Amino acid sequence: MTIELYTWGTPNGRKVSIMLEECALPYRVHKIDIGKGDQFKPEFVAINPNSKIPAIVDPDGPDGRPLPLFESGAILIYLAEKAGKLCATDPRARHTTYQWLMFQMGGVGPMFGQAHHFMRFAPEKIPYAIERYGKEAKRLYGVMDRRLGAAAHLAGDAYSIADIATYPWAARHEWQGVSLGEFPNVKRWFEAIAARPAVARGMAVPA
Ligand SMILES: N[C@@H](CCC(=O)N[C@@H](CS)C(=O)NCC(=O)O)C(=O)O
Repeated sequence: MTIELYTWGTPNGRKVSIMLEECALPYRVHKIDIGKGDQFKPEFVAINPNSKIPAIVDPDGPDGRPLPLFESGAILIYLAEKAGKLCATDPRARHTTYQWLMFQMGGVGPMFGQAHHFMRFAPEKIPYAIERYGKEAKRLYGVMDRRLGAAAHLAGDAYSIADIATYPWAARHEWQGVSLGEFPNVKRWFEAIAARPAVARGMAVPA
């Protein structure tokens, strides 16, 4: 059955479209234009009371009833379980995957998002904020670079939901004032993921 995807052209939205493409799960895109305030419309708030994309409704939830879900990390875990793909089943490797997924959800996403805001969108350019979030973004790239120097992917050997969560944020490295040339292991990982056809298709959503 077709999964309903509520999204917009942002890194958090693209995590889910990449995952749906990687798992070859059928889905229908509903554009939620967050610039125009669609996220506050009652029909969307009924799906995500937090008024943010992405969200999904799976008409065929685990108990056979429709399941609405928001928070991109929760959606990635759900889709990995549903498809039986892109998250290890061995407990040690699975928890390591969750660890790097949460590193993205609690660190990379919020901090890179603040860097985008203060470096690119804020009407007033505040040096303190630009320095704070620019420095934190670079620190996080350093953590990723060391990890990716020791393993092919964030969670270990295998490509996983942790990489899918992180890639669309790394795709905007220029917005964070970062050159991937400074982080050679991240660059190698980034180029390998960018070359995946499902990633290219997911990054083009919404059309
Ligand atoms: N933790 C949430 C963050 C979602 C989020 O921040 N979405 C942004 C777009 S990337 C949004 O909808 N912003 C609209 C708003 O804040 O009004 C997730 O990972 O799903």
